[in-house]
Amino acid sequence: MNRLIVISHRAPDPAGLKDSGGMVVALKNAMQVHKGIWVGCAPTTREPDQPDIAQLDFFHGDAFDIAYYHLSEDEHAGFYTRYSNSVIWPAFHGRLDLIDPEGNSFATYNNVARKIAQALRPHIRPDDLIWVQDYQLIPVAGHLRALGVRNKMGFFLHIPFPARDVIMAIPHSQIMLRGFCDYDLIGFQSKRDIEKFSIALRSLLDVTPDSNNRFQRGGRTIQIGHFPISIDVEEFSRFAHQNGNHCVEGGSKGIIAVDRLDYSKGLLQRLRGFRQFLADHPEHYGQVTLTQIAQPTREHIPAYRSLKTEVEQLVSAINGQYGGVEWVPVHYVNKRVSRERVAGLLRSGKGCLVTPLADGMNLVAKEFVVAQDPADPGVLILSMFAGASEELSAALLVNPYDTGSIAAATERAISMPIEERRARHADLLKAVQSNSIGDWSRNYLAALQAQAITTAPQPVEFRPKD
Ligand code: GDG
Repeated sequence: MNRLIVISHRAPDPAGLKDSGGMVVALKNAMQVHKGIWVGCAPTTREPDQPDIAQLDFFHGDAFDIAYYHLSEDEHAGFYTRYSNSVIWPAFHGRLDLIDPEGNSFATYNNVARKIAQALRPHIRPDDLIWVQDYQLIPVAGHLRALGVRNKMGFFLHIPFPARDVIMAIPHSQIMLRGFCDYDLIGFQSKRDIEKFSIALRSLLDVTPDSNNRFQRGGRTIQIGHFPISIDVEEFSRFAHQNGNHCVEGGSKGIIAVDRLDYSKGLLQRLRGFRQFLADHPEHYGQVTLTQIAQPTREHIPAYRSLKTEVEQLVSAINGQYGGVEWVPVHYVNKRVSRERVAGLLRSGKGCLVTPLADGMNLVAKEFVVAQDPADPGVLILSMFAGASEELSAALLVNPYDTGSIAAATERAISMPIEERRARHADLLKAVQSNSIGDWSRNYLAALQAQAITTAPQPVEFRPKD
């Protein structure tokens, strides 16, 4: 079996103490099977006497090694805070109004990728598979190719791919799009993302993928595929069973929502939808509560700070207008809660609002399904713009921008007859079980293995003059 080199911005904690997010859990599984090196960013920025990115810091483990790159504060600001999270993230989630293209953040973004490639180069063996993760690291393959690396290289985009005009509006987007083409396999979460990527290729690079989603560029054949990410179904189900005593507020009619406090997750629109539901259904006063877990995230970015203020004001306004001494309609928790507690809360929710405005996949939707009791399951209300909606079509699908749609689905969820709840849940559970976390990495890596080895001269187009 080929060794695997994974490169992701977030990497696991070598001591195993830190609670890992969805992507890290998903990749750990593949690393344990393939062995190799997992390259990621050190948890703290570099002090002047610490190694530059040009030198990786290795931690040798039983199954695989972890290699950290160290960013300086300036690199972290330009590469991560600015270009990754204040240009690509908002744009790829359709929020051009939030992009901050100021300064030389693209140059820093690209330089960091080049330095990672240079640091990694001596550790690559000829038959290693290289798998780069997500939007922070798109240019890495281009820089590795420039250093003569011919290995099979794959890329997986965890976030949605945007519409063509949005791509055109991003500073340096042509270069970025060419950067995708230095990989042998480009993986997306959903079929919808493949369509949007193909349109962008046709319009901006004059390349048309064939009916098998393959195209030629720089003397290589590049494959596009969709590989919906998932969760560890057995582990999450066990967690949920063991922690079912962590009930949601509101007893038998509790609605749960769990997100990072990110504008892409649609919290404001969801709260407006819930307020509409309360306005339309006074018969539920005193009974139905929405518990919203909103894990703090990227708090140093202004758009996230404004969102926090707006969410707090809206929660307060709803509770002020509809709440009373005995009942508070929105139970808002702006803290990270433990994974066990999340599992327990999802188990006891009789409805779950997962209403992102745009989302690559959305793992909470899958976690809710797995956490439920099949004999008396709750109802998943899911945004049509979450990648998860392609697999989870038995959910109540809503338009997250439409408060009326969210209000009506909430009412439908809490009054749904048990037969319909069971039937929908059975379909949803089948969909999640048929694609567990191991399937995601296995399917992806099998497709990468199947790609032909790169023998042609390397493309030279992803060489921005920085
Ligand atoms: C990206 C894409 C794609 C949330 N709050 C807490 C907490 N969580 C956990 C959830 C879930 C995970 O975090 C969030 O999952 P998402 O799928 O919403 O992920 P993003 O962070 O937006 O990540 C997304 C994903 O990558 C994987 O490819 O699905 O589309 O945007 O597992 O349960 N966990 C704990 N405390 C919290 O307060 N412990």
